[in-house]
Amino acid sequence: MPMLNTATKTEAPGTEQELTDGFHLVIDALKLNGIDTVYGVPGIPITDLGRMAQAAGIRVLSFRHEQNAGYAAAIAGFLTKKPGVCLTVSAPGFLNGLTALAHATTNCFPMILVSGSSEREIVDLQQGDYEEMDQLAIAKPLCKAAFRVLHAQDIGIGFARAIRAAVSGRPGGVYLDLPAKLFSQVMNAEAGQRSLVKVIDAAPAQIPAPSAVKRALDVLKGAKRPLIILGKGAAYAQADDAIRSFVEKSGAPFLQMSMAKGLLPDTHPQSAGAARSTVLKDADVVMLIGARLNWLLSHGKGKTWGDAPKKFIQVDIEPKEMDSNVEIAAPLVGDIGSCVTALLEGMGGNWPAPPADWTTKVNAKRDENVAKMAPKLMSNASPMDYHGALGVLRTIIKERPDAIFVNEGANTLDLARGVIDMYQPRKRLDVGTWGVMGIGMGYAIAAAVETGKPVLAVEGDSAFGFSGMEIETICRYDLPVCVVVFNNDGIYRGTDTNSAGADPATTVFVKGARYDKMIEAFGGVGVNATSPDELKRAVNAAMDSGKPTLINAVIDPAAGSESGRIGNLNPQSVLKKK
Ligand code: OXT
Ligand code: ADP
Ligand code: MG
Repeated sequence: MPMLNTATKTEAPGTEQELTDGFHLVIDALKLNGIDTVYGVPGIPITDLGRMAQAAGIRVLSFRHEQNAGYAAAIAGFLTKKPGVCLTVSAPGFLNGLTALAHATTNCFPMILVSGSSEREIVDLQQGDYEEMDQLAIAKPLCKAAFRVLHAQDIGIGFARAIRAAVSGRPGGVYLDLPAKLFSQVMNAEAGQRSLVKVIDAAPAQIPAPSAVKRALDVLKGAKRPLIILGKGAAYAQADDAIRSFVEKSGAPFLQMSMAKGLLPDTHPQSAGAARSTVLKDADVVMLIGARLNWLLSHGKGKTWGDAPKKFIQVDIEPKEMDSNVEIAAPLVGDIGSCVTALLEGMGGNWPAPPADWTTKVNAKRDENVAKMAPKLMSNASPMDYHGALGVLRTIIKERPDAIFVNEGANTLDLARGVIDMYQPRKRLDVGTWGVMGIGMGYAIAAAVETGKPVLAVEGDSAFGFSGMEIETICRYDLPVCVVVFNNDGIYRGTDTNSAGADPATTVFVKGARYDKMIEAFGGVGVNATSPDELKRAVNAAMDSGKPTLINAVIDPAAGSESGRIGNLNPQSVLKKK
């Protein structure tokens, strides 16, 4: 048991006893469970909690907006398999953090949003307390579990429940409500220490049934055109070696979903990343490992998947995921590490390679697409087009494969996903299941803090705007983050005009804006890059120095397309414009 963080208080003469309080118990509960980093924004009633946590050796990262602190906590959970903790004040701070909590839940990242709240007695009678809000009720539908602690002696249990709920089974977001009064409640220190809970085996292995393993292997063995799809659940599982061995032993082409890229190098001979349409359409057996058949996979049906009948094998920890969109012929429920290990064992020493006509066809399509893209990446145009700018960043990531690549935007996201090969697991962090803008700076900060690795964040100019103020946070903590803003003067493009008046069109920003100037205000390095050569030099300098840097990469305002690669989801009016 670690040394407790107690406060001594003298009572009546002769009855002196060691006391603790809610503040200390919260800090002790976090430390006892190995949570050594907290992301948040201070204020009533948690200002002292932040100070005291910092004094007690917890790293407390103070942000400029709770949403960004929340995204940082969410991605910290993804990177570490421990719940990322975000600490906010009541009502408005809580609400600012809530988007990130919902995002963590949607993306299956373990996170705990801890918010101070107002007095229950006043909130429940709606008597207008300071920042009054029934936070627990509001959080409930947006997270995996929500708890409130009213008594200091329950803080240990409250945190234990929150930690276990966040990481066990399908990971997700948990809300923990701590009313202001709780923090100053006092209790005997020894009793307080006894009330704390160290969570044992927070995410127990979930071993798949042998019959389900056999069924999955039987279906895979019967495939003439197998495909393995790895999703971010597979990256989260940290079963990297087993996954790689399994994929290699199967000999099947594989596709990696965006945040799974790098689980196996994108340059791996079995990679079908550059033959996506072909493999989805033509495969006869598709094995999903930690990936859902949601919109990102066109729900497993329709044009993308072609007419050929398919059988699906799905490996997932969440039984309810099975048959969510199409029939799953071989559901394999369990944690990915255990499932893939069992599959490997079941395959034995002699697993047949998939038919050569299939792998040859996939490889030919892949090589054709790669060759088609190659000349575009050499473009030296100024202002830059996306491919010219991404071409140099692709080389930089190849040379620095352990750097973390954060990415958001529309064209900036979709083109970077295709162009920039990843070589190691959990190095590509992006908008995830919701395609949400605003994750950029929170993710970059947490990635640097949690891994100690350099971070390259490539951001559309719109995307960057959602969390841009956190460049002050990056400078304040002197983090090795290089932000590249792909500045095309707007959302998708900078060329729209408003035919009806003097206001600018809804999708455009100030023309020729200089985002690099923003970071200079906080002592960071700002660079304006107008050509791929300038961009390359500036990014390499930033990655070498580790100094907070923001590069304004000037992109041709006409180069992007509406909604990037998902324009098909954008409804269009059938009525003629007046
Ligand atoms: O096989 P085919 O022939 O099909 O080819 C595929 C691959 O095989 C091939 N490929 C390759 N070829 C050669 N070499 C290599 N290495 C290679 N790799 C692949 O390339 C093609 C394409 O491959 P891909 O990408 O794998 O396949 P595809 O078909 O695109 O995959 C489908 C999807 C759905 C899986 C994929 O497209 C995907 O993951 N998409 C995610 C899209 C997404 O999430 N977008 C973000 C949301 S867009 C919109 O909502 C925006 N908003 C609104 C908004 C949001 N989002 N959030 C909030 C809080 N508020 C508002 C806003 C405001 S975007 C946005 C800002 C945009 O402006 P910015 O300034 O930020 O950005 P710019 O656009 O740059 O201006
Ligand atoms: P992607 O967007 O990359 O396709 P999704 O977020 O849709 O990935 O899917 C991730 C899936 O991984 C979820 O269904 C989740 O239940 C599952 N998952 C997460 N962690 C594990 C794990 N450790 N073991 C098994 N499945 C997991
Ligand atoms: Mg843009």
